[in-house]
Formats: sequence, structure tokens, C-alpha cells
Amino acid sequence: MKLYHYVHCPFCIRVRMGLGLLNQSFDSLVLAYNDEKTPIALTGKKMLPILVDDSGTARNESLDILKALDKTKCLNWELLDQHLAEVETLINKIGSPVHSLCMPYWIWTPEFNDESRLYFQTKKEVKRGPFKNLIHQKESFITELESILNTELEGNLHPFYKSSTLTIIDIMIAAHLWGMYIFPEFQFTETLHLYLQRVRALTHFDYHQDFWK
Ligand SMILES: N[C@@H](CCC(=O)N[C@@H](CS)C(=O)NCC(=O)O)C(=O)O
Repeated sequence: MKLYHYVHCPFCIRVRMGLGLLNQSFDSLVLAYNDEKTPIALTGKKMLPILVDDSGTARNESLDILKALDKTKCLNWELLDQHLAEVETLINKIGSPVHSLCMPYWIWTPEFNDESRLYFQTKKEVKRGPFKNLIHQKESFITELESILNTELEGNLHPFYKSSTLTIIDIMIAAHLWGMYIFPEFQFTETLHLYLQRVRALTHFDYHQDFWK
């Protein structure tokens, strides 16, 4: 199997975590953000993650990829079905401040070069405004994120989200939060840090593995 992904992308991290949990080996292919040709040739869209299975079928949509891989249904998809609207709202609420805080930092990791950095920044600034302004507003994004984590996440961890065992919902939450580990002015509470580290250990996730091959 081949996984085409971006290191920072939360949807790609979902698939990397799922593959790790399921002990599925795969070729990890990190694409440059400005590479439009490769994803379009595979699926017709410029969107990652893309998983190409052993039969050569290319698939996107992180949850569809994971559902197809999880043959034994160990990720408890019923729990997601039961809480779908609530989880989607939570992920969107987390994603908004996380993306505003992390995008200006992600572009300075080894994943990007001058061309892909300019491509990413130009594209993302259309929706979010100048990265410079995002950094100037960082305190208010941090306050927004902390309030969501405090009121809508921590109390639901038992020790996983509404569950005593890891489910697809934990992979979705952890993948979206992982980027905050690179943000210098932010610190997870001990409860959340331990939760994320539990997900990391069970999924054998190594955020930076592709930078150090
Ligand atoms: N619903 C998709 C979302 C994937 C997605 O949004 N990927 C982003 C990266 S985080 C992407 O490929 N964006 C391409 C672009 O903006 O050029 C999934 O779950 O896989």
C-alpha cells in the first residue's frame, strides 16, 4: 500500500494513526503541497490523504479509507454514528483555532520549501487572512481553543471519548490536536497530554518520522 500525505495534515494523520493501530505496513509518500499533478492523476482532485491499495485502487477521504482498512471493526464506528453531529461540530470547533495557530508555523518545518510555502500561504490566506494577522491574534485563538477543550472534551474522556477503549473518534480528535504540540505558547493540560500520548502509543504514531528516514 502507498499513502500519499502531508505531514501536518490532520486528515492524513488520521490515516497514519489508523494504519499504525491496525499494524498495516505502507510506503509513506510525502507530497509537496504545490504538487497538483500527482493527486489529480490518482483521484481527479488535489486533496490528500490518498491511499493506493495493493490492487492499485486509489481512494481519498480519510474516514472512507479507514473504514475500508478496518476489516475487524476494531475502531467502534457505531460510537461515531451515535454521536456524529456532535463529533463533527467538536472537530470543526477545534480545527478552526488550531489551523489559524498552526498554519503559520507548519510552513517553516522541513515539509515545505520556498515554492510549496508560497503556494500554501497564498491559498490559505484567501480564507483566513494574512498569516501575520493570525499570529498577532494568537492569544484569542488560544483562549478559544482552551475553552472548547475544557468545556467539550476533557469531561468526556473515560479515558477515551465517551468510551473505555480507543475508537475512531479518538483518532479524529488526536489528529486534529496534534499540530498544537509545535505551538510554543500553548500547553495541553495534563489530562489532555496523557490522552494524546495514549492515542499515540496505541497507534504507534510518530509525527516526524518522514523527516528522519
Ligand atoms: N474530507 C477530507 C479532507 C482532506 C483535506 O482537506 N485535505 C487537505 C489537507 S489538510 C488538502 O488536501 N488540501 C489541498 C489543498 O488545499 O490544496 C478527508 O477527510 O480526507
